[in-house]
Amino acid sequence: MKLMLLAATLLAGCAISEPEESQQLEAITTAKAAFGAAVVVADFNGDKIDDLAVGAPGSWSDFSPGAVYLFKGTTSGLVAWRRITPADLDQEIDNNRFGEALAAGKIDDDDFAELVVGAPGSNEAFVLHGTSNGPSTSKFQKLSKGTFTDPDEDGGQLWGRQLVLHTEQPAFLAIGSTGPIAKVLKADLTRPVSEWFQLYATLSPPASSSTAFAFGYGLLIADLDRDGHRDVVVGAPGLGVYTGDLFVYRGTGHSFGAAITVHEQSSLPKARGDNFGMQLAFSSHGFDSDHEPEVAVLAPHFGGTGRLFAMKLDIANGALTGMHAAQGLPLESPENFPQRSLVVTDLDNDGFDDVIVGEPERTLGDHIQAGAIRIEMGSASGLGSASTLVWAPTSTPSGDLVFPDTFDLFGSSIAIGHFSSTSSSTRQLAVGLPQNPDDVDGLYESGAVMVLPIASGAVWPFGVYLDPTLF
Ligand SMILES: [Ca+2]
Ligand SMILES: [Ca+2]
Ligand SMILES: [Ca+2]
Ligand SMILES: [Ca+2]
Repeated sequence: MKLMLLAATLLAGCAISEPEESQQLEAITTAKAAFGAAVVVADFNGDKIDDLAVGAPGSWSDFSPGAVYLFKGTTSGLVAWRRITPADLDQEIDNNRFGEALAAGKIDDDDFAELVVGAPGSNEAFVLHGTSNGPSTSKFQKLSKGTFTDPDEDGGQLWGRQLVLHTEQPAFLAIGSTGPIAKVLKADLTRPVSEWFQLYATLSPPASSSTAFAFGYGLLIADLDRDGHRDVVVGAPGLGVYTGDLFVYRGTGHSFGAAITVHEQSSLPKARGDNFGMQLAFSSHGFDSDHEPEVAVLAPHFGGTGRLFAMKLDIANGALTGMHAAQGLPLESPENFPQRSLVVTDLDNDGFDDVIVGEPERTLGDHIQAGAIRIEMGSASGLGSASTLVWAPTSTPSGDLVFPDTFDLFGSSIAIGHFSSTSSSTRQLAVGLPQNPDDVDGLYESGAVMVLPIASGAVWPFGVYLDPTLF
């Protein structure tokens, strides 16, 4: 209830502020901001309460430098904190699409998490050093495609579109693009922040593979075989007619082994246009009773509707064993729609991990692409025993929430945090709807994030509404 009262306070505070010229200007610049295209959670200021970073890369059709909006977690919930744009980092303003991808975590051993921001429009990513006031705009590393890609390599476009940070020291950062290679960088903390990440490995599919396009749209760093060395899983879904595939690179401690191709070595059903591997998520103790590590894989167009696979990737002998496919998800994806999200967590604390899938293109009633999130619960027999569709906040005590509506794309991004307490028992789910609203006071497609409480093993369908006007 406290959270709901906070929601009312936040919204009321927003509503009574006077519309001034600066706000009108802000309304223009935030139109089509795509706020909520990405979300990431970390404790950026070291007070033990999670904070939320929201990417607002802008729309594809417009000139979009992009921005990241930071919300600070407090004992009374999330409050608007800071906004960071490429200009704040002294970067040239272009179609940067700063904020299209986000990653965060503690790279060095202080209390302040670092923020990694992808700017695929300019083929860059930025690692912002954490401080007591959050991510620094003066102490950062700029990662450029040209620095990490050989001239004779096809580095692809949209470098930095996909980022994965693994913070076990030394930290690894994996970066994907539309092209046929992915880069793994390793942090060297003896260097200044501006040179922290150095090239560790270049990953590519075997020459025999027919799927190289969009290599790295799915990315995962985890120790799959528990041998103490981190392994990398790369999803290369292709787009359109491609089947897609998954490649596993076993860590050796100083490099990675040859690609293990999942489709080639498995009896998984496959067809043209599945786009298998579009999104990946890792469960260290799995979805079923043997508690083996598992990887959740989305094939968004499998069978025309999409399917979620849960896989045990036993790579000890350079091969795969023990795979199984979970029940298919009735996704609605008639179009080529790569923006989809996937999160693994134990929602009901029963020891079996659960999966939350964003279905931003889902049509609800008359509302095309309003979007929804799908929750699949783990059990002794794995995923598929229970599922729920959460499609819209209903209302709060204060009454006046915006519902996911036509083209809102609710579910484009998902993250979980403890935004109002240091206690691990009070979790919330942040869900992006980057094309909301259709047009309200000039805020055409400015975007929003719903922050929904998790309680009693379920996501409550009402919560706090965040948008760029809070800044
Ligand atoms: Ca914090
Ligand atoms: Ca730090
Ligand atoms: Ca390993
Ligand atoms: Ca569970």
